Amino acid sequence: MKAAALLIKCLENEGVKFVYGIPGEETLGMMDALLDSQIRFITTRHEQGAAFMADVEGRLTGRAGVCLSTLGPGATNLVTGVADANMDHAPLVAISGQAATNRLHKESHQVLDLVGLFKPITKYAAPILNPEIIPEIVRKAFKVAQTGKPGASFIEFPENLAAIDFDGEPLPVVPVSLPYPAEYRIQAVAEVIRNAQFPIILAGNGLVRSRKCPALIEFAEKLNIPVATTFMAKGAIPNSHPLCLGTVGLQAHDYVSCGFDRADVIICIGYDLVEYPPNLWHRTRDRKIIHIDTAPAEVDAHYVITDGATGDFEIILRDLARLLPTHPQRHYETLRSAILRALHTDDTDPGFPVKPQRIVADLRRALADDDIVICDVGAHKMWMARMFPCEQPNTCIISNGFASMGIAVPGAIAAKLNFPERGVVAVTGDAGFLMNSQEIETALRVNAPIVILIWNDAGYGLIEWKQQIHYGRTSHVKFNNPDFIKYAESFGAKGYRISTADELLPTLLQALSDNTVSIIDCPVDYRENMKLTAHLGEMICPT
Ligand SMILES: Cc1ncc(C[n+]2csc(CCOP(=O)(O)OP(=O)(O)O)c2C)c(N)n1
Repeated sequence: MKAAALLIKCLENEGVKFVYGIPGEETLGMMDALLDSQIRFITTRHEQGAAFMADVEGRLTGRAGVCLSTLGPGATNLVTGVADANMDHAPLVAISGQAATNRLHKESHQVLDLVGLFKPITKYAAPILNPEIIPEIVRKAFKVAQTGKPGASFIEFPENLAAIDFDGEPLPVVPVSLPYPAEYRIQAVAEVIRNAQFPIILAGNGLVRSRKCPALIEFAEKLNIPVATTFMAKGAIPNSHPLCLGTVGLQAHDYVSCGFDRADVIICIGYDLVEYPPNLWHRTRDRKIIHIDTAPAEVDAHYVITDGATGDFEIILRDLARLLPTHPQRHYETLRSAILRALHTDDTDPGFPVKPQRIVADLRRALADDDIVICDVGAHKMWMARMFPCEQPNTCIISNGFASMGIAVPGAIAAKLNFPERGVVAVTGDAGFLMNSQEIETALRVNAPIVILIWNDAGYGLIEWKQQIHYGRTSHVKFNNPDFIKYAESFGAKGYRISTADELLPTLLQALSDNTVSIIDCPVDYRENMKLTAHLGEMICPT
């Protein structure tokens, strides 16, 4: 066996189903070994697309997604997607080829210090220096990527080592368990919650990625405490649940923020600071903060915790619930009603260009609860995060740590490959779409029938919004678009243009049943952005 084949065998041993990437001269050995493996290689059109696919696969499955590139420019193209996964705590393993070890010490064609390049954007980055260590390096890369706060790992594989004959065996995959939380911490946390007048739960992505949302719901129900989720934890509690206060995460003071204003105790469960900076929901720094997570709290002046428990969510929440009585207050019902009213504002508005509120509502109407939306980054993300109701976790993927544009189209392809039976929609701005739209060809070739919904404003909408807020005028945010229908058709995909608001829902339903890649060009009325800013600026908390 070649060392390259051993590496592929080790990937199989980790349960890898897909590897996303672009072949190169320095990965010939791995590419050849893939032919004799069960793993499906998805040839992409840009390494960034491959990294975003691995990133989204990691988010949706909890197993590390894998991307593969050649050395030098192939590896640098992976960087954005790898950083995105790492910062959003999505498990990912990136592998790149490298030049032979006899030219790594000098100036040489396409040679870069890749381990040095990837170190700051991964939890673990290592070179394969000898075929013997392949089982250890692969096991460690997956273990590190998938445990603790998940993130990215990077493996560099020099081509001459990949070509060596070497027989080896993968190491067994042994599940990792979290330590049992200390009893005295549970007692202390319980005491704080017992004395709370107005407790609120802030549920974060940690709950979603550890698949522990049912434990959250049980806990909230038992204690009768309302729950707000971060963008990345949408659906951790169903939107229809009477204790759900929706999604928190705008920089502006939204209805749900009123819940945080009123709360004396904020119970953060599986919340990462990168999801929503604490200064935005805890400006006053005078509330009691409880931190329940798989890892100790990050340090932040606005996140000085009163107490906390570290370990398995299920165990902590179950033990706490056992110690605590049902909370009597029901003061959040008025707030929930106000939130629900706000979320339905303009959701049938007939205006054209289509209002963001109508796009969000029609998309929800078109999709089943378990269909998957991959959201890009821009003003559309703010509307989706604020208003798109989710009944299930991991059904609206939002990158809110690194928040890179360009994730939606490749991410949707990975979602469809992993969950072929579910409808998958990429929601994207026109700018983010064109950052990775070349992957339409990939989607068609690998038979991943996704729908791409473009919010077309011929500009960098979110930046325009921010410029208006801060300076009252805009700077260099407008551009021209290609004809998206002709563009779609040039790939062999279907293209639809929305010319009245009422066309959107039937077009979405049609596109979802097309069984090919469909692209919907939907002009959006972003005058609503500043109207929302004005509305929230004047909003008075319901009492
Ligand atoms: C790769 C990358 N470049 C730049 C940014 C900064 N940025 C955030 S949103 C945005 C505008 C996005 O425009 P578009 O995709 O058209 O979406 P819209 O805001 O119009 O809904 C920009 C430039 C980013 N987040 N990621």
